[in-house]
Amino acid sequence: MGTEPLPPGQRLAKGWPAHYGPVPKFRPDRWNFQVFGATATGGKYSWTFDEVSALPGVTIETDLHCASGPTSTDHEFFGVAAHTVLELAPPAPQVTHVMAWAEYGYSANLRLCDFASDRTLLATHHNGEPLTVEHGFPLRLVVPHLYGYKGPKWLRAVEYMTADRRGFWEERGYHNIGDPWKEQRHSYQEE
Ligand SMILES: Nc1nc2c(c(=O)[nH]1)N[C@H]1C(S)=C(S)[C@@H](COP(=O)(O)O)O[C@H]1N2
Ligand SMILES: [Mo]
Repeated sequence: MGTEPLPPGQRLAKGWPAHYGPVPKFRPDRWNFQVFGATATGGKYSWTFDEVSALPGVTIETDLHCASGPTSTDHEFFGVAAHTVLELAPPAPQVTHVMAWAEYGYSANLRLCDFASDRTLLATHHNGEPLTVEHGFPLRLVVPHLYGYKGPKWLRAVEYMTADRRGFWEERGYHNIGDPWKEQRHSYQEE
């Protein structure tokens, strides 16, 4: 929060900058959120936006740390806890990682422990309002303890994986884990 220290090498952002770029058009009749890959049953799960909205919700407060330097502070997100997804769509015991998939093929890989973390959230709301489209409407993954690239906006699916695989930025020089408190920005820092 405002009184929290910033992770090493971060600077305070003015407001909440949104990355410039095309934003997807939300078509409720075609939109779904899916869980696929190594599920316990072998089956695939799918929710409409109304179904996602009807799931039990939680609120978290967090700062957001972009790996390029800016930290924007004091965000309140509301949505579905990732552990609720893990309960509704249980992973097979061999699952070690997940891939979070967004519109346009953006992806981010996470260790299962990071996805399962208490504060990891599939957010629908920010500061009491539905997310704006620039910031990920209708659904956005928020992983408070990792850099921003680990939280896809316009989230569409979670894939359960039995081995690690790099996501969009992780394939382009960003750190595979991305812990801001350890300043894990670049892939060359990996052991
Ligand atoms: N789909 C998608 N999600 C994304 C990105 C992106 O380019 N596309 N950028 C990531 C990065 S690098 C950051 S820092 C945050 C920025 O989110 P914000 O604009 O809401 O602060 O979104 C993350 N999620
Ligand atoms: Mo970022």
